Amino acid sequence: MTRTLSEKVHTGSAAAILDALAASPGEPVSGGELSRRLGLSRAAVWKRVALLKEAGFPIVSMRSHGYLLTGAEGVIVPSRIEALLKGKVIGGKIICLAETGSTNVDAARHAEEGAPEGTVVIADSQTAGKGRLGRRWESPPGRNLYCSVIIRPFIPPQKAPHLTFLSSLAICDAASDLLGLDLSLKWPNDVLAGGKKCAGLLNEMSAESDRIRYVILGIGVNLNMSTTDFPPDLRYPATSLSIESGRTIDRTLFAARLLDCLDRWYDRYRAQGFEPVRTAWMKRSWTVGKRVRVSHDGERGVTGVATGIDEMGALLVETSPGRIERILAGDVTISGGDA
Ligand code: BT5
Repeated sequence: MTRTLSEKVHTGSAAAILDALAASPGEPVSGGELSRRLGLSRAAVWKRVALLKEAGFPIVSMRSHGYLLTGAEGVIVPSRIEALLKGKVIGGKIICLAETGSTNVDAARHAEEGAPEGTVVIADSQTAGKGRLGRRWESPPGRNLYCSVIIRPFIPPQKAPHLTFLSSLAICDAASDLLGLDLSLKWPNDVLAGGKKCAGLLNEMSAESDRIRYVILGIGVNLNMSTTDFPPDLRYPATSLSIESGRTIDRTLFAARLLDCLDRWYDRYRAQGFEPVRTAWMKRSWTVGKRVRVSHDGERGVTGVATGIDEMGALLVETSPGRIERILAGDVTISGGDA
């Protein structure tokens, strides 16, 4: 089997070199030290550093000092994620790629090939990051988190919409734990900070009529994007957790915490069903109580006051006094502007 550049740099001694450099922020590590620690020749170390650089890792070779990983918080180090994880299922296997088309597509391929539940694909950048309905997800390198998680839940396919809420609650918990940020949720798949979109979710499912084969939970979180990184033509106002918190976010740490929080929500969902998820989502909801317009695939859709979500995860909209419509899919706009 031929391995891609991404696979080469994320396995074996190249990954060990990346680890050693990430563990020494701001301080170069000499070639001699690396070759001693890893039992490699100096030439072998040099070759692997060259591979890492080719894969886009910001490593500087400093004459007579060694190698320095610049901006270590900007680099996702899979072995560090694995070391930080406490969860039981999510993150059992982590595949980290420097650049890919879409992590959802990669994860679906791995799922088809039999990858176990909990396998996660993470990429530094995506060239064809997917939003819903063929939209594009901006996925520049060195900034954010793009990941896709394979799960194989024992639920009927009609209940699959529940699963989006697990990812969105996990993002809220991670942002609250690590940054003290209080995020809110916009039905069905947006996570907002200060009313602006900071994360989006795209679930894709493979199912038979009564059984889910697998679901890919696609999660994109804007971590270190700055205001000038966003293209001007986004559907909704956008932001990143670093803009909102005023801090540079360690992507590895965030990824690990997010996967742990997702593990907890998935565990709770399997044990107790949707009700605790629904209750937690309602508490964080940006949508409930507001006057909304819900459109679907460009159609005009319905207008009314959002009153909540039901046991299937459908949005409930009171279109006239006492008349509630259930919306299964669509885009919500809050009447009166903003997100
Ligand atoms: C989403 O779609 O919000 C789902 C985004 C899912 C992305 C993840 S990244 C990992 C995994 N692999 C993938 O290929 N995808 C998933 P939607 O609700 O349709 O929103 C898409 C719209 O949001 C776009 O049309 C833009 O207007 C806007 N947008 C694009 N990139 C953005 C970004 N980085 N931040 C905020 N808004 C963005």
